[in-house]
Amino acid sequence: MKYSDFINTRYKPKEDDLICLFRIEPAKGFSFKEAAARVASESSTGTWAELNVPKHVLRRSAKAFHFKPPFVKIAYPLVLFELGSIPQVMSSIAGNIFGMKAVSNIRLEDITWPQKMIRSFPGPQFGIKGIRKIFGVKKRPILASVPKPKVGINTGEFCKIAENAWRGGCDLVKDDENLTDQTFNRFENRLTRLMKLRKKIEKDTGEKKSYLANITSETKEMLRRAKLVKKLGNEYIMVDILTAGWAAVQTVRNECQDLKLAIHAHRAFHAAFDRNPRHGLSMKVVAEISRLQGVDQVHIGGLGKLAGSRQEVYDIWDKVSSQKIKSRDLVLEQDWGTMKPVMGTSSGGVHPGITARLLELLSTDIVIQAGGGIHGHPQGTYSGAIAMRAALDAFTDGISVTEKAKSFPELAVALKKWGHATPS
Ligand code: CAP
Ligand code: MG
Repeated sequence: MKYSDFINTRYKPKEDDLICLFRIEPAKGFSFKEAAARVASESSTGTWAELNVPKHVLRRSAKAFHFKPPFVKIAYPLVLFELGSIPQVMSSIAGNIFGMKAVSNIRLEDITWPQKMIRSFPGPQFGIKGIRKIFGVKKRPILASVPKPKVGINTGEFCKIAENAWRGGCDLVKDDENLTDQTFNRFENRLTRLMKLRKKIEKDTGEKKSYLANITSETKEMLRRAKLVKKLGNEYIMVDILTAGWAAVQTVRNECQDLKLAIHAHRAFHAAFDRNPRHGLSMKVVAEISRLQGVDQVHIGGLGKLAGSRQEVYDIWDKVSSQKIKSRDLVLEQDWGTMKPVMGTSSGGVHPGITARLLELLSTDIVIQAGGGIHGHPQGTYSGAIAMRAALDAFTDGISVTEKAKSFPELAVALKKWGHATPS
């Protein structure tokens, strides 16, 4: 078996093939095709040396079949993969290849997942409809807020901020990605106090409230925390899916099926490998994996303080929330079959002045999550939440935030402080 066995421009992918779109920059001394052949080899059956192999190994090998430099499509026979295991799939198609000397840069841009593989994963338990049912909210976006400062405040201080966010109109209060179980804010203490608090606030406001409890930790501890979340009556858990790891997320998802808990997926760490357009793994692929594994909400970018273009945020949102996606630019086609959609969560520098731009681009079927955009309001968290909720209501009412601000002074103050971008 030699590298040329991994190239076949006449190959027509089978229905069950997994297809990858790679962006490849060949290293000096390699042609594009030579580099692509090495990628197809190393990510399926081959290695650097020529080997004598039985015929069925060649049949089971990947084929680079569509060349449009710097992009190449590689088809992988389904038999190469352990169904139901993200770690094994990623060790194959997103493993050694990133370090190959035959490429100076390589990025896995997108994947078409075959139906048989999709069916080997649970997918979201609740999905967008189920999330909306938790809150009884039919149209408007779900509004979440993460108390700030991120960490460092005591449990009592955290709960006070959470109370003001809930009372001001947030549906969800969220632990920050680095808030789990620290000495100054213990997980169990925070959960217990928030559960008592929200009962009172639900009665006072007449609105359903819930809490994204960050259980991120060693896997067995995550399962223990998930059970506690259920026992104390909450509807969600939150996991930092990338720092926890894909295998751990699969274990937590199985537990959440029994516990009937919704999963909020934070993506901290993604920019370590998805920010460079020439090298790494796209957030589209991470988002697709999170849908397969079965989270109900996943961060998709917010056009605010963190990197992520409009096109990228749209493509990620499309991949997690549509059932059928046609191929375009850097997006491969996908039919998700009956797998439920995930509610995209937009956050990162989000404030009332930019919500319309986000909702225009995506839809109201998203979670808008704000920390500084609520707690940084000149009149404090309660007014900040009122301002954010009014901005979302403005969109569903079909009026501008400036118009809405005439009847919501808190919104006027936020717009004065942070300005606003009309949908471009
Ligand atoms: C937002 C946030 C989120 C990031 C995640 C933060 O706070 O809580 O973790 O938005 O980024 O820690 O920065 P602010 P993404 O609202 O104060 O910016 O949603 O892009 O994954
Ligand atoms: Mg955060």
